[in-house]
Amino acid sequence: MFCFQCQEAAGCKGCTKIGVCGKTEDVARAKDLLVYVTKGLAIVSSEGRKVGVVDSIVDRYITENLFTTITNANFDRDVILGRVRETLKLREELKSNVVKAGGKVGETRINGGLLKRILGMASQEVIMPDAAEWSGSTEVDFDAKAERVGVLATEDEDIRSLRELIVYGLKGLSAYMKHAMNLGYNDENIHGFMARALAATLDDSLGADELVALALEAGKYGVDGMALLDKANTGSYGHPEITKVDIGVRGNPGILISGHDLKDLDMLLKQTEGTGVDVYTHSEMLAGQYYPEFKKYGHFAGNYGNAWWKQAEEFEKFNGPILMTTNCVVTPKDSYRERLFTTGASGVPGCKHIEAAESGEKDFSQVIEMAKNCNSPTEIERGEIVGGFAHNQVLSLADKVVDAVKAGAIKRFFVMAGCDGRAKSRNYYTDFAKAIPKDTVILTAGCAKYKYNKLNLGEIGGISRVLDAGQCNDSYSLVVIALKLKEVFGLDDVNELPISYNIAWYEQKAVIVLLSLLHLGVKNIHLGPTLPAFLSPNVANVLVDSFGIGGITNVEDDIKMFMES
Ligand code: SF4
Ligand code: SF3
Repeated sequence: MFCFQCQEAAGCKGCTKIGVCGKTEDVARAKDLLVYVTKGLAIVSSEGRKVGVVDSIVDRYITENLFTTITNANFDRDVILGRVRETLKLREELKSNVVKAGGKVGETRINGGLLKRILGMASQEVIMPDAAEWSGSTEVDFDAKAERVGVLATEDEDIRSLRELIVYGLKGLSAYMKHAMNLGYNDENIHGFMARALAATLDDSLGADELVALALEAGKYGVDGMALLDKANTGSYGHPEITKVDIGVRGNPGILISGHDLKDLDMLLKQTEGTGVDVYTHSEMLAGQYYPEFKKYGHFAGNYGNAWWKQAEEFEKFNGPILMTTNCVVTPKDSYRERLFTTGASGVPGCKHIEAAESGEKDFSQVIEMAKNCNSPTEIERGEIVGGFAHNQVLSLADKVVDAVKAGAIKRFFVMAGCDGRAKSRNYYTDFAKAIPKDTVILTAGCAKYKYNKLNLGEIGGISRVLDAGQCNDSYSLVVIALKLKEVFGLDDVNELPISYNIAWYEQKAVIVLLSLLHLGVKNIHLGPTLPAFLSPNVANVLVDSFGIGGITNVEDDIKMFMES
């Protein structure tokens, strides 16, 4: 195996024996193959669009396949290989529809010598890239093929780096699209781009310049995808509002819901109403607490625990069932394996998976029944945290914020969005949050916030010093806020604002957030705790030269550097 898609890539180079995340070699092979055949399906889908064939089932499948391969989402080889089989089937069905519509599904090569051509005996053969042609049916076929089509199949390290940058951005985008689609929101242009970009990662005629341009174009669609999800979430559940969230426990049995899918939270809250079972949020689901539509439920308890990487210890203490709606899942301990349920793109072998019905509805009754027979959660913390500072809420405070900036009470904003993780080096972010001047404000989104959201960093003139917009996709809110401030201050360039970007990344959703920021022209973003292993030295140089991307050093020097910029 070779995988370097996340920040934990072994030795900052790549995992080769087993993933630091727990991904085993056979799961890695299955995922490599799934990405490959998904590219094949994308090639056919892209060709189909040229002759007006758009298949929403194919689009959904491409989206779900990519989501399934994101870090810490799915560890179930059988499920992944099942998706490989279904993808091959869908590809062949789509091909025949494309041919019927007059599409060529690839290049045409005229076979036969001159004489045969003159005699009209030449035959036409449609040549497709291997990913759109290859097929197999047994696990032996699948494993043998997987060995040859992984990341290292691209020999040139710069082309490999750019292709993977694009694929990881698309994986992040696929997650956001899936959540929006679950709420009935969709955008055909985004699917069209995803198919085209995926196909391009197997096109040997594309050089580095074209791939850089494509990565930035992915950023454009990243903004569109996050905007769509924002519309889906706020259109369905209202605009997030300032909310105090209890981090303690109640006396009833509870269900802990984690991950990013708000539709799952919605269904779970409805189905648990009146059952005597409380619902707690975990990690990225904390953002659910900020939506008016969910706040109305009396049995919606607080947030339990911290970011994803502490789950083994905290799930053990929760005592009741846990529902993982997306990443990040950690290989469960035996002590709570029975209580761990997955749904959507997430999966763990041996844990129950709740499938959606054709209508999208899910039946959580077995989770609820289990909860009724469990003890209430063990208290691990007490107190409350404050969040809900998405764009609508912050813009309603815009006058206050602008006045504070004009009066010099707020000197600078630090965007500290992104991910948390288990590396000790990430304590940098806690130390950074503690050490920045008291007249600065942190804008955050994603699970990165758990490094500093319980520090009680205080307020400036009634404005909290940590403004949590919500999940990683709510980084979109931070962009809306920045663009509004630019307008209010009459600036031409968003980089003239007193905003610094010190982003912690871990998995591929952070990659699409980064590409989106680059597309919007944001410069001088600092990424940590380490730069992505998938950036080759040359590609990293392009990002440094064109966008001022940098890493982190130490808290003191970095604060000095940011405050002087
Ligand atoms: Fe390693 Fe990250 Fe890939 Fe897991 S997802 S195998 S930790 S690089
Ligand atoms: Fe966290 Fe996985 Fe990235 Fe959505 S839950 S931010 S790491």
